[in-house]
Amino acid sequence: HPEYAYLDLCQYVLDNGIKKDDRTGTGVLSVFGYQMRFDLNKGFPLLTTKRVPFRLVVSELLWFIKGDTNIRFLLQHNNHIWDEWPFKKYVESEEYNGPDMTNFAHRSQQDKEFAKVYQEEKDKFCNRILKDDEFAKKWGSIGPAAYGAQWRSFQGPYGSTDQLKEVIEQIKSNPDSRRHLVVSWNANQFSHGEALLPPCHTLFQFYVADGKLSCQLYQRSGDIFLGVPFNISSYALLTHLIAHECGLQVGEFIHSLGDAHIYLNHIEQVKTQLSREPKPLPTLKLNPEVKSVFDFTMEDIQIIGYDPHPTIKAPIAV
Ligand code: DHF
Ligand code: TMP
Repeated sequence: HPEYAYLDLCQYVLDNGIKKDDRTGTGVLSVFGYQMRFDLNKGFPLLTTKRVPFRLVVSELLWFIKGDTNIRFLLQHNNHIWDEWPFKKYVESEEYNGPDMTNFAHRSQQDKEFAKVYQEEKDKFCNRILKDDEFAKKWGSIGPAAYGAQWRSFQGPYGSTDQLKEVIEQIKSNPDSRRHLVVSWNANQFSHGEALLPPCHTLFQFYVADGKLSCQLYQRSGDIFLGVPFNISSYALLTHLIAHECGLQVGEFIHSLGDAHIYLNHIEQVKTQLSREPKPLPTLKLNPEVKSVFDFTMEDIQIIGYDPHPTIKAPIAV
């Protein structure tokens, strides 16, 4: 079953991971360098050993494809996976004068009272992002060096580059090229403090052979329990969308990880997941009327036959 590529990674890190500290103060079990391969013809790689909220994966990917870096679009789609980072920037600023939010991620896990106050403040923040244009513009961004911006308007000394559009054109006109790359890592911007969270999916490359489109991602840092299941299905979906536009079949998604880690407060969840049997993978259905990657909406992307094991909750490290 294709899902063992992921489950084997989990087991490998439990068995071989080195205990390390990390930026978020949570602690991890970590390995350096690991590769998974998913044959996209063997079903769509959305994990079945826990429920992965596919609608959130889709709205996040459409957000990247639009070149958008403001969480307003996500909130309009009831997607809260990126809230914590802009919220953190806001509550650490001069402009914020509500209850003390220092270290909110850790405190809300330990202190029930605080968790309520935090949730209220975050709800207020999200509502303002949705309703107040000025506020959204100032505080809703995850940074000008985030994925959407890098994909669609990479900044350099010669101006701006639409990497996604160019790579799609190249796949069509010169499929054998070995240069089908999209890079999200703009070292110059990070050294000047432009990102809230420097991109985890650093670089991806496409490859065409036998009429099939494959994609390989190099992810510098992977949160195995929360982020990686999203990342797998997101890049699998992107590969399907581009293959669809280019009139190609899908090949493989190859996921190469740099620092692959399980946060210490996810270990029990990972063990629960490993105790479950994978179920048949779902299939993806794209609206055949839509021709361009840039024209897809939520309704054009459907997953069929997804019957996963139940959700497993885990706190996210901020
Ligand atoms: N930080 C960390 N520490 N790990 C991440 O995976 C991560 N991912 C980011 C941004 N920062 C990050 C963007 N992607 C969730 C999944 C992906 C993601 C952010 C968050 C997440 O919390 N998933 C939950 C469900 C969330 C929900 O239903 O709202 C899950 O159980 O999959
Ligand atoms: P870092 O910038 O210190 O590496 O922290 C980023 C954390 O977020 C790390 O645990 C990896 C995780 N992450 C993913 O796994 N996938 C993602 O798509 C994103 C944005 C983050």
